[in-house]
Order: sequence, then structure tokens, then C-alpha cells
Amino acid sequence: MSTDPQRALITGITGQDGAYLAEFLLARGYEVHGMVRRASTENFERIAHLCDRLQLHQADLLDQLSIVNLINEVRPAEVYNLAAQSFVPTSWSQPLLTGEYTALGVTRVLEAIRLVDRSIRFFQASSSEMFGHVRQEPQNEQTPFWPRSPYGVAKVYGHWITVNYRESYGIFACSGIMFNHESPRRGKEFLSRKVTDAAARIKLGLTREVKLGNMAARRDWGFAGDYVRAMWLMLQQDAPDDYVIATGRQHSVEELVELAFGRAGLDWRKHVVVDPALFRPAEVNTLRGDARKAEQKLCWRPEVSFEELVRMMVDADLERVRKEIEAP
Ligand code: NAP
Ligand code: G4F
Repeated sequence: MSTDPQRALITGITGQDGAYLAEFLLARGYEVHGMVRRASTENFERIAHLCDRLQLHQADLLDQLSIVNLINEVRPAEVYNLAAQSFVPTSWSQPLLTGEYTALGVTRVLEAIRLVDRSIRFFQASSSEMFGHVRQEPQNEQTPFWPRSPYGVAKVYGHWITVNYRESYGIFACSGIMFNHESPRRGKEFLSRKVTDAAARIKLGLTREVKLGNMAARRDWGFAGDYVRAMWLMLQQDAPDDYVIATGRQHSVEELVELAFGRAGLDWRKHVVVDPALFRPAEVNTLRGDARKAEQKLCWRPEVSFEELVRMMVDADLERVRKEIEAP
């Protein structure tokens, strides 16, 4: 006897996490739907290898009716809200748009669930940027928030509106407070990928230097593939809740740079130029998560170490740049 597959809807499916989550859910037999926004040229690079197994629908976080219609049409059992303006520096140059996407966009998805079917389970991609000027080391679910960017402020709104719809309407809504997670699919403007891409390009003779900002900032970096597993686990529990997802280990930007350049056989000091223009108006100096609740309740643990992650990213960029040189 065959049973109907579980149906999931992912907003932000074209992003780093969206691509890993889509792979993860397809491997578990889900019928996977993705929300994509209209663009003059399709931007499906990260999900190209999955496209024949996905159902993609146009809608936009800015447009309430498009989200209501989408959820009504798809009728998913689970919604993963990964779409956002996710780059912290852009949140200073476009603070209002960041608020529209990253804060109010969450309410629009929750409103659609409230109107169409309150039994839909909801995951919100919250961020360790909410801890900002940290009040406690390491940070857990009880640590107070002190966001340091318009992005962080918007994510605090998204977190609390998720909690509020759970408490007000009984929606199975979970907030995953995720620390930085990276992969070869990471956007090239984020620190880790900017560094691994630069190391590859320098190694293969395409450029000589890379400009970076604050080398002293410290982050808790994990692998995106591990983090999407935690998202799914949250929606499989008996009751909705909020969880910190982190490795518990912290490294400086300088340590990441040294490791990445070392993997490419380079001395980073010969190639990195510190550019004050890349410093942020307000920096989050240190982040380190305490994921013991996720470990105990979800049985979640990261499987890829920081060192493995950096090696994986450098190797992937070396291979990609080599191919670009061979077949431009
Ligand atoms: P990402 O690669 O920047 O992907 C963002 C996604 O959001 C893209 O698919 C993008 O679509 C989509 N999007 C943006 N604005 C939209 C709009 N108006 N309507 C519909 N879709 C829109 O981000 P990520 O690293 O995968 O992160 C996923 C989520 O986790 C984000 O909410 C991020 O803030 C959060 N988060 C990430 C981390 C991390 O370290 N990666 C940590 C904590 C929380 P386009 O492709 O069309 O641009
Ligand atoms: O890679 P980043 O741009 O990530 P950031 O700002 O920590 O935000 C990421 O993680 C959050 C979770 O904590 C997510 F919510 C968010 O969506 C995003 O995925 O910068 C990491 C650190 C910062 O301290 C930054 O000042 O690296 C420092 N940095 C130094 N030079 C740089 C650079 N960051 C970038 N992007 N580019 C540089 O040249």
C-alpha cells in the first residue's frame, strides 16, 4: 500500500540553505515545492541539478496575496521560511527593504498559514545576529538579544512574530536560531566564500590580492548541510519550540583566512589587504552558540568540523576556477 508523500514548501529555495534543504527533503521522499521571485533571468544555479524533481512557483515576500495563493494552491504540510535579504552590510544601505523582506515577510507567510490552514508546520530561519553585542558567552535560547545591524533587528522581529503566532493561534511554528553556516554554495560576498574564492583565484594566477575588513571578528562557523537537518528535525517533534543551532566552536576571521590560504598552499600575509572601507558601522565582535537543547531534544549534532568545511570550500573553488580557466 503506497502513502502520499509529505509535501513541503521552501521559500528562498534558490539560496544556499534552500538548495541543501531541497536535496535533504527529496532524499526523504518529500514532494518539494519552492517559492521563487520573478527575475529577468532565472537564478537557479544552486538547484539546477534538482529542477526536474522540484515544483517551482512564483511569489514574493513583498506580496501578501501571492503567498496566500501559493499556500492555498500547494497545501504543504511544512513550510520552511528561508527567504530573506540575508547580507548584513546591505542592511545598512537598504534598511527599509531589509525590514520588508526579513521582518514583515515572516508575518506575511504566517498570515497566509493562519488564513489557509493553521495545521501547517512552520520553520523560521532566525539568526545569531540577533545576539549582536553579546550579553552572555556562549549564547543559548535564553540569552537576551542586542542586534547590531538593521538585518539583526529585522531578524529579532521575525523571531518574535513566529513565537507570537505560536502563542496566539496555536500554529506549530519554530524558530531556529542559526549561527553562521557555510558551504561551496555560499554567496561570494560572505566572508568564508570570498576568502576561499580569492585563495583559488590567487593560486591559479587570476589575481594577486583580496581586500578584507575586520580580521579580529570571531564566529561560530558550521556546514550548511548540517543545519538544514536541524530545520527538519524541529518540525518532526511533538511540540513546536525554538532552538539554537551552532557548533560551539569559535574562530577569528584571521584563523579562517590562514587555514583557507594554507590549504591552497599560499601565505595569506602576502595577499590580504585590510581595507577600512569594509569595516561595518557596528560590528558583532564575537558569537559562539550553545546548542545543548538541540543536542538533547533533537539529537542534532554537527557532523562537519570547521577544518573540514574550509578544506571542502577551498577544494571546490580550486576545481571550479580551474574549469573556468580551461573552458571560459
Ligand atoms: P541566501 O543564500 O542569501 O538566500 C536567500 C534566499 O531568499 C534566496 O533564495 C533569495 O532569492 C530569497 N529571497 C530574497 N528576497 C526575496 C523575496 N522578496 N521574495 C522571495 N524570495 C526572496 O541565504 P542563506 O544563507 O541560504 O540563508 C537562508 C536563511 O537563513 C535566510 O533567511 C538567512 O537570513 C538565514 N540565516 C542564514 C545563516 C547563514 O549563516 N547562512 C545564519 C542564520 C540565519 P534570489 O535567489 O531570487 O535572490
Ligand atoms: O560572512 P559574513 O558577511 O557574515 P555575518 O555578517 O556574520 O552574517 C552571516 O551570518 C549570520 C548568522 O550569524 C546570518 F544571519 C547572516 O544572514 C549571514 O549569513 O561576515 C562574517 C564576519 C563579520 O564579522 C565581518 O565583519 O567577517 C567579517 N569580515 C571581514 N572582512 C567580512 C569581510 N565579511 C564580509 N562579508 N566581507 C569581508 O570582506
